[in-house]
Amino acid sequence: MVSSIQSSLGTERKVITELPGPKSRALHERRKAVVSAGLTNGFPIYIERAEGAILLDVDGNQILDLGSGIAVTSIGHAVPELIDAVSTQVAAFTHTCFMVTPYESYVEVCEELAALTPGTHAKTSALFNSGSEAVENAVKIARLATGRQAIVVFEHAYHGRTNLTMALTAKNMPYKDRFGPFAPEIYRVAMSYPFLDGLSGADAAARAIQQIETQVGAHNVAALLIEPIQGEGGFVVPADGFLPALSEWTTKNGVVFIADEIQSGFCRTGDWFAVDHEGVVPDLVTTAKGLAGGMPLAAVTGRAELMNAVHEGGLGGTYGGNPVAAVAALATIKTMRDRNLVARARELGEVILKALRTLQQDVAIIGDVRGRGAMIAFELVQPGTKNPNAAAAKAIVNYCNQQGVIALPCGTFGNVIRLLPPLAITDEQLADGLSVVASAVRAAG
Ligand code: PLZ
Repeated sequence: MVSSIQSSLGTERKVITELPGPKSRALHERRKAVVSAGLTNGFPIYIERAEGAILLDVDGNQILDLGSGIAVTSIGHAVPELIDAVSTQVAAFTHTCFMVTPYESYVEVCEELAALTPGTHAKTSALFNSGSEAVENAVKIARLATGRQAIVVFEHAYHGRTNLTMALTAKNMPYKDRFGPFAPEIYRVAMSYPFLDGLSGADAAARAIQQIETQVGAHNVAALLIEPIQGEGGFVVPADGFLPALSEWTTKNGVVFIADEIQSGFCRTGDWFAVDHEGVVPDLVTTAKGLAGGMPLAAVTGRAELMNAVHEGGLGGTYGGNPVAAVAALATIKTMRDRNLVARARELGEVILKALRTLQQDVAIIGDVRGRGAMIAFELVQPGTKNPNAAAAKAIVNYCNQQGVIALPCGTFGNVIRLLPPLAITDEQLADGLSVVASAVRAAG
């Protein structure tokens, strides 16, 4: 198998050229001629191979990955179980279209999703290719099942880039600007953002519920869609009690509670799902990213009576639940269980929070440190205020990149740095990465 014929990269970060190196720079010139300029250009080092938490670029640099390709490669790169499952499946068959002739792995993924998502009620799933597609389908299902149209979303939310999910997403630049017109019947209410609003979960929920009831009317609302910990919007962790209060309100009002766990799900926060932390049981859950270790797969999972309200043929797509992606998900879930990555995410969270909180005491530009498990961020402010400091965030990301560490920015104001290491990262690699982050923050402060 591929995993055994290549020599191991080892676990060390190693920068041997300037970054990006000459071969990456040459590739980047080629890219400019043929790849749309509309794609985000993060850190243009071109990757040749990866293992664990290390990316090997075309110039021979070994980069420490604290981003996991935006929370995707949670089990780490080049996990032998995943390589074997995918290779075997590619040789067996790569596609039939589940809607034409089905196969077992699709059913097995849905069995796993029914078992892992919160709640013991009967659940069914439908599989898709991307997170955006899963969110769109969750909205379709909720509208059909309730016969209502309004969808409630939150400030700072991110749900995707397709037409409907752009409308669900809060931030204009770069996601929505001049891409309208947007889908109708989307209503945005206030999020619980403890660092900025200082409200308890109960008070923040009361504020949001009042907005819904006065501006939309509960009986018009098909679904309330929320990221239990916001991702792109800045790793906003709502105050305790916010999610349970909203969940209770949806149940009382016949509104479908959709948890978008695309970024926060699958072990990332030290539970299988971020809602597990407060025992919230959503009606529908969207998953993607960490679910399949890098193969494109997404899902909507939820109450059988909602999911099965849809007429035959109402859900689908050519590639959704592709067999290669499906076996990748099964290998990913097995790896998460075998290696107890839920517990590992908690451990990583403790180490990261401690390091960042210590650093926060020394510098004036870290306003807040927050997150759960291996989904931790710090918010950069102008010293002595809560005003965003996007320039510092940019400088920190650049500094980390120059040292061969990937750290990703986020936040409505571009002033949050998020750490999303593969859960396979070693203690030594994490310590190394955190020391680079600390130097970057000190240099920026
Ligand atoms: N819902 C909560 O985090 C994807 C987007 C990166 P897709 N987040 C990364 C970018 O700039 O495009 C995301 C998410 C949440 C939905 C999505 C959408 O998932 O697989 O990117 O479509």
